[in-house]
Parts: sequence; C-alpha cells; structure tokens
Amino acid sequence: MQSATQNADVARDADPARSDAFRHYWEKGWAVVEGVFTRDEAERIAQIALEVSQREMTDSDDRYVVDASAEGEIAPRKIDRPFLKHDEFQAFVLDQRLIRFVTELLGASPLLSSDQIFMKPPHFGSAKPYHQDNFYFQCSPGDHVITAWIALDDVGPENGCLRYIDGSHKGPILPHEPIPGEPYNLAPAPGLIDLEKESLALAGKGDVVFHHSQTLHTSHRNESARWRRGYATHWVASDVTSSNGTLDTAYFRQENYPPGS
Ligand SMILES: O=C(O)CCC(=O)C(=O)O
Repeated sequence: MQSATQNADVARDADPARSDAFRHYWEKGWAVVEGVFTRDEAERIAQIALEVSQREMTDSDDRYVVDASAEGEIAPRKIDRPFLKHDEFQAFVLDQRLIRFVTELLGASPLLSSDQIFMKPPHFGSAKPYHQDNFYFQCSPGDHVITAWIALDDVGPENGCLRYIDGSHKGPILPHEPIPGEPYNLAPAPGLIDLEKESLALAGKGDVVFHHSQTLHTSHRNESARWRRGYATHWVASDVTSSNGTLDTAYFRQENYPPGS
C-alpha cells in the first residue's frame, strides 16, 4: 500500500503545474500557484477585509493597524489575526484547495499557526522592508514552516507585489535591526541582501504565493490607483517548536481557537 507522501508524489508528477511549483519552491524559496481560488472568491474576501479594516481604523490610530500619508491622511495597513474576526475568513483559509498545496510543499500535514491581511491602499500603502519570517517566529526546523500569501487583487510592481531573494532560504537567518520610526519593522542591513538575486512574484487575484520561512522578501509602496491586498497565512508541521513562544498563540492549539469563536 502507498503512503500519503507517495500518493502526493504520484499526484504531483501527474500535474506539471504542481511539480513546477514544487521544484521552484525548493530551488528559489518561493513559488506562485495560479487560480487556487476564483477571482470572485478572492473579491468577496477582499470586500470583507475592507469592512473589517475600516471598522478597526475608527478604533485605532496605531501605526501597526493604520498607515498615514505625508499629508496626515490615514488608511488601513493591516488586519491582525483575521481568522478570529470573520467566519468567512476561517472557511477561506481552511479551504482544501489551499491545504492541498501547503501539504505538498511542506511534505507533512499543515497546522495553521497565525494569519494577517496586508492592505495597501491606492497611492498609499507603505513598503514592508526585506525580512525573513523565521527571524520573528524563531521556529525549528525552518523547512517545516511556510507562508501561503493569497492575492486578493492582481499584483505587480506598480502596486507592491512581493519580491524575493532567490535561494535565500538556503542561507542563515540574518540579524534584523529596527527601522527608525517603524518599531514593528525589523530588517537586515542592506549590505547583507544581494539585490541581483531579486525576483518579483507577479500574481493574479486568487493566485497563491508560497514562501519558505527563511526566504528574504519585501514589498514596495503601492504607487498605483488600485488596491493591493494580500492574505498571509502561516503554517507549521507538527514537529515544529519555537524558542520565543510564537506557537503559544497558534490557532491549532484549541485554547486559542475555541469552538464557536
Ligand atoms: O504583503 C506584504 O506586503 C508583506 C507580506 C509578508 O511579509 C509575509 O506574508 O510574510
């Protein structure tokens, strides 16, 4: 009888798009999979994200949640832990079409640890500096931690698509230093980042960009007249531990996601 991993290998080999994504992910540290969700499904989630973030914005002027322009105008920046804020967010990120890809790339059953929605309003959304997720998570083994970033809009260079340093997941976790004026953003010194290896992850609404926990990535300001919203979900395999308590608040721990929440 074949094991679950062997079955996944057979299914992947039979589908060239899936095996290309798998190869690209392990070679470069990231991969785009097209059409995991329909454009309509992504649009529905984008609309709910807008409603939730507008509501949160009226309750907060915290720069973590809200962005401010040079003129002092404010707009949504981020929704933290959206999974706990709307039933449709829960159904969306637990959709089997997404979980199937996360399982294949991790090589194990994935557990949802945390999530966040990055909003970049037209002509507005601020840059997210280069970083490695696992600098924040401090999880081990790093190969068993993956981010699935679901495009809620078409994304390209003009509206702040994700950018990756190819192969950086094979290197160490770099020291990250605070960015002046942005206490929630830490980044490696620019000299440690080889921009010649930078690639852009272009994605359509409903596509998913996957990245390894150690891959260096960034996104620029949204210079366009369109929104750029991305739903980032963070997953781990069951053998993963964290040295800084990251997993204490993980959704897969029932106390953090009580039934009916
Ligand atoms: O959406 C962005 O701009 C940043 C996303 C990110 O850093 C992540 O998903 O780890």
